[in-house]
Amino acid sequence: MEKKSKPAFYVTTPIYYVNDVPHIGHAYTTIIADVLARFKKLDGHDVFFLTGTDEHGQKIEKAAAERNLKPIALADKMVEWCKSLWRDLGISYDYFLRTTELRHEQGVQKLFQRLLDKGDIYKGSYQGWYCTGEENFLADDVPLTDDGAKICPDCGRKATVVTEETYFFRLSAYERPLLDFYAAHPEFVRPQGRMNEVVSFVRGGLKDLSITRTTVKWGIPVPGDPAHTIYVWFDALNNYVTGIGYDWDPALFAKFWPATVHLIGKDILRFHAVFWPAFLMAMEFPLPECVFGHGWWLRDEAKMSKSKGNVLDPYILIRTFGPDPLRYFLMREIPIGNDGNFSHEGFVNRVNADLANDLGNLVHRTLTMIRSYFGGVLPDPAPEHEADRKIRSDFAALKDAVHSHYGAYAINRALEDIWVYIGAVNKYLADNEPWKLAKDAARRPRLARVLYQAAAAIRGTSYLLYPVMPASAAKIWDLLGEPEPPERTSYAELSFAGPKAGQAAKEAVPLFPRVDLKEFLAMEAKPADQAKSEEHMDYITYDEFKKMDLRVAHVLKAERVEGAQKLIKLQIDIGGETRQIVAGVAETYKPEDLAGKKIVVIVNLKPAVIRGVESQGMLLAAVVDDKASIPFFDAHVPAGAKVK
Ligand code: ME8
Repeated sequence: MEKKSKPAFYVTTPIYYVNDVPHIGHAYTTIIADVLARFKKLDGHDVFFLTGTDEHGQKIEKAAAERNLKPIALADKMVEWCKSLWRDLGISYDYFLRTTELRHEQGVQKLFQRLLDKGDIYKGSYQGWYCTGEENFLADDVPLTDDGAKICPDCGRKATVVTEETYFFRLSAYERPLLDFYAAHPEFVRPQGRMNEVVSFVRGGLKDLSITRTTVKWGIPVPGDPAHTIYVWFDALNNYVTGIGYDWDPALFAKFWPATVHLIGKDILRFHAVFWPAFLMAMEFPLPECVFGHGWWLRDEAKMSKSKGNVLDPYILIRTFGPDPLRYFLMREIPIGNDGNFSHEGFVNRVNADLANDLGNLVHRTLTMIRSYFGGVLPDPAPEHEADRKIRSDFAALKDAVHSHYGAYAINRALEDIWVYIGAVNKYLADNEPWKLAKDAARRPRLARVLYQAAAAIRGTSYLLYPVMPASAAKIWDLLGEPEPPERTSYAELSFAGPKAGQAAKEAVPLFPRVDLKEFLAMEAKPADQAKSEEHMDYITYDEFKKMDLRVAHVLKAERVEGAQKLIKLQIDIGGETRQIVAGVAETYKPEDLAGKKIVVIVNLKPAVIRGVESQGMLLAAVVDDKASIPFFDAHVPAGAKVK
């Protein structure tokens, strides 16, 4: 029989600017993409999930300059940050594209050249209101003041009219083709209301688009005319084709292009629903199936954004709850077209009610009863009663409903339906009172059926939750004694009667922490953990760093400081000079652990007297849970060597 190839599903997120670290809003889009990718994989698709970073342009140049960094150094830092956040959130992307990578840059230049050759890009001159402070042309819709000038909305300075040579994209030529395309593909922009916005914008008339800059150096040079760099949006949008093999893997590109869905926030709808399809038409590529413009997470009714400084750091929640509660909350709280207001109160309340109570307790109770009444082994169930049958048939209906909800990007509705079912299973246990059945030996077969039914319902439910809460679903399957993780079962194969009688379930463990709202809010008000507080990081310049004289020191002698539990006094050789320092490391080290060791000491720190003992420097150590951990050099590193 001929092997049928799987249908392709290609989902993308915006590539995020590297001017700052990602916040809950960026996590939101990325989690939606991850949920869809995971669901489609279960559902028998070949999936490609692309995300990445948008690293060129003036915004990045400026953010880097403010931190005394080269743009690429800032980008490198933010990419690390992004990748570690995506890892901590369980994001299963297939490729992380950086717009500074060579094959992207070459792909963009090639596409630019192609449009230039076709005449869709032409050189002309642009006249506009220019802000010298921001080095930027003002948007056309910035209004004229009473004296006929324009004020830069970013810095408040008066702009001047400037004429600049630039390359234009012939956007005006695509007005009619775009309108025809929208009419033929009413599902291209979703949700529906957003399509109306797009159509009326295009109907209002499209002007050619300036797509190069001479004022921005940090960008991809125009092929053959390097005084011009390519406008960041032409550069960035093309990531969707360069990330999938355009110009470097034709087979991959052929398999996954056109994209199934570009997930974006509604802030960048025009770029994706007007400019991008126009570029694609000009490049003669087929157009994506759908651009989904989701709503915004607001805080105190204002859009969470880096520039407003009202962003929420996902790590505050991940540290306490792990990734799944945040994934669940963001997916459950709002339909993805709508805006939502994020509050830690709302988050904690929902997680306590839905996850700790409804789901967590159901799993815990069921496993505990299987352990107490059947020694942890899933019992052979007696024939079903009417109520048992309903739990099974309701599951079959739920499985179908959830399938269509996930397929229609209605993730919140999938979760709502799943929770109705969890409620029904909890009620089924309450009605059948297995704890009473357990007291009567004659009713043991009935007890077996009730607990089997609960275990089967939990297994099925956690499978349906897998796209949203992959780590928890895997944990639940493992606790039930399933030999394979959930993602090895396809959606079509999933059946209620999956668990095998005789399967050894594990001892219940708490799945979701129940967190006291007041305690959490008090904790959240404290400054974030140093390791994950990039948002608040105070940068120092290299010159400031250079002022620190860090040296390898050889510990000649170490002894406790009388009457001070934590302190050890060290005599150290810093390369021909002996110093005395005092260090708060006695809780982790005995003096004899330190004698003879090579450590790092800052030697030009102003001397201080600690508990009556002079300290002429300070050793460096990591501090974990208030305990010091000192890095030691190998014995051959000479005392006095500089550390830099
Ligand atoms: O626009 N609520 O990058 P960006 C929901 N580099 N989603 C939010 C959000 C919020 N409060 N804030 C941000 C860019 N987002 C360009 C994209 S693509 C070719 C280039 C999400 O770092 C949402 O997806 O400003 C939004 O569209 C995106 O982050 C903007 O990220």
